[in-house]
Amino acid sequence: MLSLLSSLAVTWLAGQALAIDLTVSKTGGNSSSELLYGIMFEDINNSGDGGIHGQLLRNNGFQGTDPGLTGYAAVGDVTITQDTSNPVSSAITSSLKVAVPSGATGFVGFANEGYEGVPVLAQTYANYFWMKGDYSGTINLRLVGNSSGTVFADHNITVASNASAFSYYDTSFTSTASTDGNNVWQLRFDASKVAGSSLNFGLVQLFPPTYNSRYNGLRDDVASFLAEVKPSFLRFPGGNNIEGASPSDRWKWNETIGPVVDRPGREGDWTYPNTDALGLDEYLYWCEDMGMEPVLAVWSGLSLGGGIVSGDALDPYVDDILNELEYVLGSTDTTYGALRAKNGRTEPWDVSYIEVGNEDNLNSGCGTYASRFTQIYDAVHAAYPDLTIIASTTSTSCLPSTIPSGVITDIHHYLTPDEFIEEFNEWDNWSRDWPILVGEYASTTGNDGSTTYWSYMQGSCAEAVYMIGMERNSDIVKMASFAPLLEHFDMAEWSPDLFGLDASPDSITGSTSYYVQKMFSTNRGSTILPVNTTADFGPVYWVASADSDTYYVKLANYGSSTQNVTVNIEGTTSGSLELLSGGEAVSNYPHDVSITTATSSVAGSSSFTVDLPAWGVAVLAVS
Ligand SMILES: *[C@@H]1O[C@H](CO)[C@@H](O)[C@H](O)[C@H]1NC(C)=O
Ligand SMILES: *[C@@H]1O[C@H](CO)[C@@H](O)[C@H](O)[C@H]1NC(C)=O
Ligand SMILES: *[C@@H]1O[C@H](CO)[C@@H](O)[C@H](O)[C@H]1NC(C)=O
Ligand SMILES: *[C@@H]1O[C@H](CO)[C@@H](O)[C@H](O)[C@H]1NC(C)=O
Ligand SMILES: *[C@@H]1O[C@H](CO)[C@@H](O)[C@H](O)[C@H]1NC(C)=O
Ligand SMILES: *[C@@H]1O[C@H](CO)[C@@H](O)[C@H](O)[C@H]1NC(C)=O
Ligand SMILES: *[C@@H]1O[C@H](CO)[C@@H](O)[C@H](O)[C@H]1NC(C)=O
Ligand SMILES: *[C@@H]1O[C@H](CO)[C@@H](O)[C@H](O)[C@H]1NC(C)=O
Ligand SMILES: CC(=O)N[C@H]1CO[C@H](CO)[C@@H](O)[C@@H]1O
Repeated sequence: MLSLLSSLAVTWLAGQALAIDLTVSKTGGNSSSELLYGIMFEDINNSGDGGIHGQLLRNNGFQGTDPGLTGYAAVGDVTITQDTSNPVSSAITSSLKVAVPSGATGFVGFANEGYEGVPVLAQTYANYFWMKGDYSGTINLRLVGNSSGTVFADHNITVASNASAFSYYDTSFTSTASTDGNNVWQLRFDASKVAGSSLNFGLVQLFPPTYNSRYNGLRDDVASFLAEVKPSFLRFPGGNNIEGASPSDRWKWNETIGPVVDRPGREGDWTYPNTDALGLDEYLYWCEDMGMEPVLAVWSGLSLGGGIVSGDALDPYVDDILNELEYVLGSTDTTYGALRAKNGRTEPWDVSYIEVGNEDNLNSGCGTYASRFTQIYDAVHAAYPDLTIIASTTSTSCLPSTIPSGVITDIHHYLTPDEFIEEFNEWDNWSRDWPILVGEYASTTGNDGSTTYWSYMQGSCAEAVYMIGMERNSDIVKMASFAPLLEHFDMAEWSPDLFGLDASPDSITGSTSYYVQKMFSTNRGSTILPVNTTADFGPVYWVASADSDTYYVKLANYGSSTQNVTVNIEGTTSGSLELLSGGEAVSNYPHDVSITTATSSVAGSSSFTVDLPAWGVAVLAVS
């Protein structure tokens, strides 16, 4: 970071001959899409459970195909088992049985190690659990270092439970901070009161402070880091994760709403259980709290495992989509609108964008997508004519021969850096009547095909070049979202991701691509302005925009030498330059951030010169 600052030189150099001279026109141009930069989220790499969702304990509902005792350990001389004969609810079909031997004394119980450890900071935790069995007395809740034994939080509550039904308890406590992530949560009770018998515990939940203090909310630290990107929309809940291994395994909106104890969860498409505690309403609160436009994906009949439902067989699923939309948009006089109100949300949600499926050009979906899309489009459009409907592919061979007016189509690009440069012009000659969502994109391999573990400057610079191409065409490229968004470092199945975390303090790490997204998203004009120059694109790429009297010029140098770029904007005098740079292969890594955006002040007289380092990305904002 320090060496980066010293390599940064911005000076006003009037009259000097320079290689690249850009003159920004203050008139003309196209208006840009105010939604251009957003985010895409699905639960992958434990980005939801164990990631942005606040609940920190793992396997709390014994969900997925083979949960076993994952996450749990006995504390003291007890035997723990998964007990299906004592379900917490019809959705949470198991509880944890803790059997205590005869003659036992002292405090015993069980531990949960969370998602590869419990993050323990000096903060207040909310803790909820259910228990069943005859017990009156103290329940002791602790946060403990797993190898050190250090007790960071120690909290007693008094309970009176019985063997005929589960009782629910809700408490909170403060903790001191652990220096690492190797911590567990423990629940203990007085063994002497249970000796020779057992107690059952269910749906244990532990939350740190949540974003906007929502109940069952997002982790405040993780969501706040994301909010700094100022994303304009959220595409959710998938992604492949909406599809299901088979049609019956798809993401079902109606099983992600209401009290968490009534949500069965599912085996997600990314081969781990999803609790669905981050459900439909939680996604929509997330949008509302972060000022994002929801882009709600609905199931289109395609499952990842290859089962495709089409024709008349799709009808019940179309009805289910209409039910979902009634839940989201209907008044409280409607069946599902009333259910939404019962679940705590009286006002309809502000949803304007619906995406029909995910990547229906893949997984043998292409041949039937035109008919599946049309079936869903016709039903949704008839009921909600004001909704904008998105098709999950741009491939004309998979789409209806006539695409209804206003439909946006979604394209995904996982490319090498050079391929992104080749796609810089992708939208230049595109029909101005055909709007686009670039719903997923990332540079995922090196130019030699090697896997990219974690974004590095060349790839992030290539993404910036492609983003410049999108922004130049943001009269038709309405929305774009990097993917995947987030990973738990110890539990990821796909890299690179935009940012990541684990259980240890200060683990939240932005990739170089995170900083590119943030720079571009937080410096947006409403009009894209023409730029006069004799220079050609490559290795330097640019786009200029304006918002009232502030002008933004985004620059990317996809080349191995520094470039001098002079930017002329009549009447401007000062502002700032944000710069992200490092060597071609330089990367941030988990817990090791070597590159972040450096910001400096600039002053000039209608002209500013930027020394744009090799593989550097910059945004000049002046007025
Ligand atoms: C850009 O070039 C055009 C055509 O030469 C010219 O008319 C216009 O004045 C130029 N704009 C600026 C801001 O220099
Ligand atoms: C809008 O963008 C298109 C495509 O880049 C371009 O052809 C057209 O000239 C632009 N309109 C204006 C007014 O700049
Ligand atoms: C806690 O310690 C146990 C026993 O050493 C080990 O199996 C488990 O993986 C540890 N948990 C964490 C989160 O490190
Ligand atoms: C919790 O209760 C146990 C048993 O009464 C007691 O030994 C312990 O000190 C209490 N802990 C706290 C933090 O009050
Ligand atoms: C047992 O616990 C349940 C749940 O808290 C409660 O509704 C019920 O009244 C209790 N039964 C007795 C006999 O105390
Ligand atoms: C959710 O809806 C599906 C139909 O799409 C139905 O099969 C399922 O039983 C419903 N789940 C619940 C919990 O009502
Ligand atoms: C766009 O159209 C122009 C003019 O027909 C052509 O020169 C250019 O190669 C086209 N660009 C792309 C990317 O197709
Ligand atoms: C992250 O998720 C993807 C999709 O499941 C998987 O292929 C990849 O292996 C995960 N990453 C790790 C490190 O497990
Ligand atoms: C005028 C100006 O800024 N010139 C700079 C151009 O870039 C080289 C490095 O490539 C600098 O040494 C010059 O000072």
